[in-house]
Amino acid sequence: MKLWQKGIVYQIYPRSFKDSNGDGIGDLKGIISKLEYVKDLGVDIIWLSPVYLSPNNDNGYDVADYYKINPEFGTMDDMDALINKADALGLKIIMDLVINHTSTEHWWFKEALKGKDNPYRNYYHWRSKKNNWGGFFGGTTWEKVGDEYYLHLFDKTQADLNLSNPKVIQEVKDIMTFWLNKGIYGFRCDVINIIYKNSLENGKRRLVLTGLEHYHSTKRNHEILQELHRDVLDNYPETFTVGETVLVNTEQALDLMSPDRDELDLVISFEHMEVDHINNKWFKVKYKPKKMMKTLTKWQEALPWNCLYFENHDQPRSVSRFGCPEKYRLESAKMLATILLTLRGTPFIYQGQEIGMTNGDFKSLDEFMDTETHNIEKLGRKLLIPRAILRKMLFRTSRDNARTPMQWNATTGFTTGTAWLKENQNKTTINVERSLTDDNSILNFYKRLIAFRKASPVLTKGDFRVVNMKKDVYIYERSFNKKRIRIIANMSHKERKINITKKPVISNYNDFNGKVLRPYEALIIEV
Ligand code: TEU
Ligand code: CA
Repeated sequence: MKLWQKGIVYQIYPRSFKDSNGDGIGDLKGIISKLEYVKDLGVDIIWLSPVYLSPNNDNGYDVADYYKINPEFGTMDDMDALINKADALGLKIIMDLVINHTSTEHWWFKEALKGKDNPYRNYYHWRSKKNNWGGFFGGTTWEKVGDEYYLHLFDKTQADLNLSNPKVIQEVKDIMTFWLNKGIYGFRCDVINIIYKNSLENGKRRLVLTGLEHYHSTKRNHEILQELHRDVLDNYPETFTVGETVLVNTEQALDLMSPDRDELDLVISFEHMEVDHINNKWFKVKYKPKKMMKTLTKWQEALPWNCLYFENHDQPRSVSRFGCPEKYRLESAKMLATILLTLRGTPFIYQGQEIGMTNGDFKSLDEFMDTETHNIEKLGRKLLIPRAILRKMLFRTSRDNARTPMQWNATTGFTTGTAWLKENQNKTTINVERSLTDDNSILNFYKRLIAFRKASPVLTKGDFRVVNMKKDVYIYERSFNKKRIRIIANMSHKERKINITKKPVISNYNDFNGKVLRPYEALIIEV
């Protein structure tokens, strides 16, 4: 087994993790000061969201220089110190590799603006007319400068790179080499299955993302990944690449991670994050655990190895989404943790998830900082969606729900100044300091689960088999060398009858009741 298969990944969103100098923005020194905490969780790999120079229109996913550190976060010396300390603690770091686009503040783009003959012009996609493509953040994908438009699948300050230009590929190789030589373990590759555009022709009209067929999972996209592997990654004894692959289905995922193709080690799929998406009833969304179970099972059965996650910096908090933060926060967060850490694959934990952080308590749309949220707001107004409905939808879905500062203690744990994004008021009760001393906390439950998983060949290596998915109760088994572990998770607040005689090795209730599964009860049983 590879390290990235045995290990647990912890995602740090630097802006919101820990501020060391009181300016309200998380930074590298802050991360360094909390590395022992991360290590103590039982984590092996840290995924660091972008720390590169950036104007922060998309919090670092708009890179202005791949070789420089965002001064708000610190210096290259701080970055070296972080890598060294992580290494000393036995933690690996993977960095975000954002190569679909750069910030329009990147000097390549500034050069490109100088004229059509400039050698950097062809680093981006230019056209004299717009096409009909729709962007990931809503609206058009073309912005005019002079008499030409450039392509941007995301915000207009994120210009898409032209990966049919071999010079751009060479730049990517140089960037990867630079960071691997600094001692990082690999990359989380941003939107990596849409980087190559076959053509810039009009697309078939779709509700969202018109044009997708021209750039999603193109053949050349696969070849580029193989080339990066052959020319860069293969020069290092052990690396780990996990691709964020939007709108990926199981066949495409299998292609991307097939060992004989050497493209990516692991893919981040989205289907289970869409189970509570908008359906035919306008903005009325009901989460149905059944859909979640079915989707998780489908991916468990289809892929040899999954990227297991319920949260990241783009998704609202899982306990608010799939649990019950008001009445059963502890139980439901622990139930989700149980599933996360017992399925087959590599578990990814997003900062704050381990203490059961909830969605932000935003009161007004002005409190949002996220560019996607604001773009959707504008679009919603254009479509004349009633304001109350739009507000409700954005409060529930905004990416800022996951980006509120990490709740280290009841007061100034994240910053001594004013945080860049509104801190959640429930930090007075939901915080690391309190969780550490409370044996019954979500945090201590995560630690127990992680330790248990790591010591268990059945959970790390074993096969997956679904047993039952009736009435919001997910029952599955993992097995290895004739040993079996059964997981029983009640994914709803309703009590369910059951008949179990064997006591669980881990459970989220302190007493054992073999007759009823209580709200969100989860059991791990060695059978
Ligand atoms: O996300 C890509 C992506 O698919 C998101 O736009 C997603 O659709 C949306 O956030 C769901 O609400 C990656 C990064 O994770 C994200 O933070 C960046 O904004 C985006 O790429 C552009 O780099
Ligand atoms: Ca700071």
